[in-house]
Amino acid sequence: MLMHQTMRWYGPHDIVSLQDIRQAGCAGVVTALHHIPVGDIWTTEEINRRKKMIEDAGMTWTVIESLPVHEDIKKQSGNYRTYIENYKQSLRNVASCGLKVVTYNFMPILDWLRTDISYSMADGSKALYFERSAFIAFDLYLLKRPNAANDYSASEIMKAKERFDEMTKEERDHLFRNTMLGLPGSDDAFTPAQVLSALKAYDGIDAGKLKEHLFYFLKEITPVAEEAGVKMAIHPDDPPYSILGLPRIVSSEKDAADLLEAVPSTANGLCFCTGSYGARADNDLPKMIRRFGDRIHFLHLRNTKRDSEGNFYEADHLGGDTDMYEVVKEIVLLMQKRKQSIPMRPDHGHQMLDDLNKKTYAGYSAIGRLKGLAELRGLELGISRSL
Ligand code: CS2
Ligand code: MN
Repeated sequence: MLMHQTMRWYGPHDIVSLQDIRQAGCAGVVTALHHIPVGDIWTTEEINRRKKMIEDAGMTWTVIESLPVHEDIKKQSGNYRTYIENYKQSLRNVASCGLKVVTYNFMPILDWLRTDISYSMADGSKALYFERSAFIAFDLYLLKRPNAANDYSASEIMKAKERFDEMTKEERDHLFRNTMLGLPGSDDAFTPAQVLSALKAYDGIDAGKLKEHLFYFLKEITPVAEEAGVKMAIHPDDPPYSILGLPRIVSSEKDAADLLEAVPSTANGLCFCTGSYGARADNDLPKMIRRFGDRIHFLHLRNTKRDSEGNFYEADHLGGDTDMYEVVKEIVLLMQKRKQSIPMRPDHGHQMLDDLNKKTYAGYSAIGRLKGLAELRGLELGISRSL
């Protein structure tokens, strides 16, 4: 039994086509209705329209990524009760259209964040990069977040200042644009004013409080997911720690254990993203797969290379600090135990070859993901045949 191989598709506007995804060897597609505003109900018409496009291309719509959670739910402010009811209705609707796994995250305001989305690798391909000093420089000198200096040590600030002083105007613009990228699948960047006012709305919400809000949300939606036969898969924070003074609560093994225990139903599960969890040295990924196995409903396979300063770049799928052999071996054993194939996708890939001249969603060019997927597929086949 092998993993169910998929790729993310951003929808009809994605320059990576369904045919490209099929030729990469995928049986499934992961997508979302990005045009529906966050918080609105996904109607069965809209879901079925997208589903048909994918089926007409010879694949299935396997997993939703993401059904986004409205900011009011994370803050328990404004119309959060209505948004939770809407979320439940969307879950019923996706289930009635035959979809089975729903990915989401609970990161305040931002999704993943990098300081450079075109970081040059030695071979000329481009990767996503998080550079801590550049990020601190962004926070202090470009975003100018009030009291940001309190979050960093004196030596970190000195380093960030030096880093910033030596940047050209162009490099500063590049850092600014890359860090302010909007949410995955969106073409709009954030503005500093938007980010600062959104940050202000999180005053008084610390990690403990945000966890309470997540658990409340889970208690509300899990019975609906259970009844509809949908598995929820929460995506971890990326990077997996607090940034811009915001709490981040899905970063570590303990965080995952807490949220799974808060609502002990298999419908309440994880999207196991090895790229996000793996950016932290204290997350032991094979161990986490053994521990949370029954609750893992979706896999993002990706690798990062960290250094002692807190910088990391997205490495080749089989390179980097995560031992992908050990990870895939645990997954193969898990699927054998569960007698069930688990959907996976190569999460991000390097921009390379012909794609260097194309404008794709950051991390989601076709060829780099195809390379990652092909390597992972071979690794898995080798492991499963030899076990
Ligand atoms: C994705 C996440 O591009 C990515 O790194 O893994 O953005 C993911 O789609 C969301 O966090 C899930 O809600
Ligand atoms: Mn991921």
